[in-house]
Amino acid sequence: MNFTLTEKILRDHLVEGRYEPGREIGIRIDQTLTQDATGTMAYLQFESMGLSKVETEISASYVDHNTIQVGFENADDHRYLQTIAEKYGIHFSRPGNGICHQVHLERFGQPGRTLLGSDSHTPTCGGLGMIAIGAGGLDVAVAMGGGAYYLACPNVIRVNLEGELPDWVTAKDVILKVLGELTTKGNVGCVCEYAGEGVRTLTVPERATITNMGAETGVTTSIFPSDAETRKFLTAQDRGGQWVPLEADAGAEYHRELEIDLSDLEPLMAAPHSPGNIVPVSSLEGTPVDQVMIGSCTNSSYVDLMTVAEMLKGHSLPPGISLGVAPGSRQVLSMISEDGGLGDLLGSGARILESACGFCIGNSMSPKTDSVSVRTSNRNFKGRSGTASANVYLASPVVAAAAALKGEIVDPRDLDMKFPRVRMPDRFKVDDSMIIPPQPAEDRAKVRIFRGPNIGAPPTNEPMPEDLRGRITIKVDDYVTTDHIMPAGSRLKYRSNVPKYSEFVFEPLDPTFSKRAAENREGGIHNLIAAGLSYGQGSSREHAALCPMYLGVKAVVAKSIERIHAANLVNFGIVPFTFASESDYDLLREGDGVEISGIREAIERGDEVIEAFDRTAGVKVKLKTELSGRQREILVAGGLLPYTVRKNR
Ligand code: MIC
Ligand code: SF4
Repeated sequence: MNFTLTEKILRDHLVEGRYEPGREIGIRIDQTLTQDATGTMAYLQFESMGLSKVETEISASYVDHNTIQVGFENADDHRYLQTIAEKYGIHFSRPGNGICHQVHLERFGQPGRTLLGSDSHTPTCGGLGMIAIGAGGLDVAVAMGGGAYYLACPNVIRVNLEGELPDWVTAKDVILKVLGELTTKGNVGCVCEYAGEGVRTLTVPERATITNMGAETGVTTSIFPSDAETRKFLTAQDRGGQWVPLEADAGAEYHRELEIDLSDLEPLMAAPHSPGNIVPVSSLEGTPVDQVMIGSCTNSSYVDLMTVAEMLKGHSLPPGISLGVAPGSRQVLSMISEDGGLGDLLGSGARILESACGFCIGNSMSPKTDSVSVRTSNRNFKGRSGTASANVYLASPVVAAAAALKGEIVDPRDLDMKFPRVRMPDRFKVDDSMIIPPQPAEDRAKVRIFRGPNIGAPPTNEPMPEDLRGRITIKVDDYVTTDHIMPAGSRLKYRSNVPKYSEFVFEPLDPTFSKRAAENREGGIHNLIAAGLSYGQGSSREHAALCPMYLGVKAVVAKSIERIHAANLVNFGIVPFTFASESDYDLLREGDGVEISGIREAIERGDEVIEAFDRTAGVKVKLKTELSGRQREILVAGGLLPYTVRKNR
């Protein structure tokens, strides 16, 4: 048999099911990662499983999202996470050490292994030849306990790279090109596997930029082969011994193939307000820019920042420009500092920010009203920057630096400047002193978990009701993201306090939702959400399912639902339905009373089509479910936590 690289690694880790695209399979997870915004809930759930330690090869807990610490909440969460790591045998990356994906790539990722992370950009480590998947925190908690991770056996898309990138065109432009081709929808259940001669010309951090932002296409993950470049990177990180060569077999068959000649690419941008809105930079030349933000897990490597520093060296920023730079990790920050890049950035007037998510998640550096902000991050959903009226453009570090220099969008090829070719170092500065390794087993028993007032127990759910009798509490349009459902930014600090955080469900779309839903719940009326296409795209945040569950939401009825979000809904006992006929979306109105008689039995039986009755409109609507047997059991139990606890008994 000729296997794709994806198939090789997945088959190696298969613990349940048959390898057949589309079918549910269970795989063994070698490594897990969590970050603080999803981590507290994941570990609270892990704790409630009653296990004494993690069962993975490596589990790492990062603090990178909530590092602003306005009020006690974030610091409480950090200490909780640190004591949990000490107790259960987890690596703890302290605040300031860097963004989870960047640090995991540097210090832990290994070719051929599986990684499950409670963050949608976990595929970053696919740049090292891993199968690295983003999931909800509860799935990660189960994997930490040694449980399998279940996913749809993927269809593999081969992205064939030929040629070599021209000056001023970078890895970011490759993934923006891929996004232009694949768009942000319709790729659920696929994996992008990179191959071809062009792969050799890309370093691991460049590959990681590509696999990172692959998340925006909606694929399960993206992966590069493990080759001489991979070995070079691991050796430079003092981990050469972890290298293994890996690639697809010649003649392996793919679901779909995409050809990209790197030599033909040009600088690209994602225009507001979607990462799939791809246009050539040249078409936007002259657009005045107010803010430039360089960093995030997509583009904050040593080479990214040294290149920007070279471009800015000796220049001063125009008065209307605010430039922020957030190095991806402490390793990057200390190396650009030793190699002079930091001084060049400071000299130009750049504001140096902590090695953390910061601006990317909108918890700082929000731009001014009606502004244009050029950012090297991966998402530009409306309002994500913290300023509802801002227009955010996503671009490579060199395009961002060019905008900072000129005060307007400019194709960097039009600058009167030689392309600064910065090479990846042969040796990175390895200093793991901000990563606390797992404690010896005998010390763990003594650890007392810190729980400040911001840490609340995760709410539980009752088993699925026999009949659903409820109301369409909100009806939303196409492409509602998890940022709409569960805003982050200034609300992020309530992640560990579900009753409080639940007050903000759908806040950007309808600030009355939470109150109305809670009233229904109190009155014994089930809440339903009606939605259009690609409902729940964006992040892995399970709070977008957990908080609606807390408010008494029992079902989502949508034209389509994104992969991680659909899985999170099931994990929290909310049925993800799609319309059998998309046009039925128009029949349902907000406020309508809806019944699904015998819903529990229908789910138990495995009915693929279930009928709902809209009492108010007097119409019947056929709804589809695509659920595995395991998912049906989870739904009936009221969610993955009650299901797992029951199974472990
Ligand atoms: C994001 O980029 O939206 C986040 C914040 O990293 C999320 C995780 C979260 O909401 O905590 C993600 O991408 O999964
Ligand atoms: Fe952090 Fe932004 Fe990356 Fe999410 S996308 S992990 S917020 S840097």
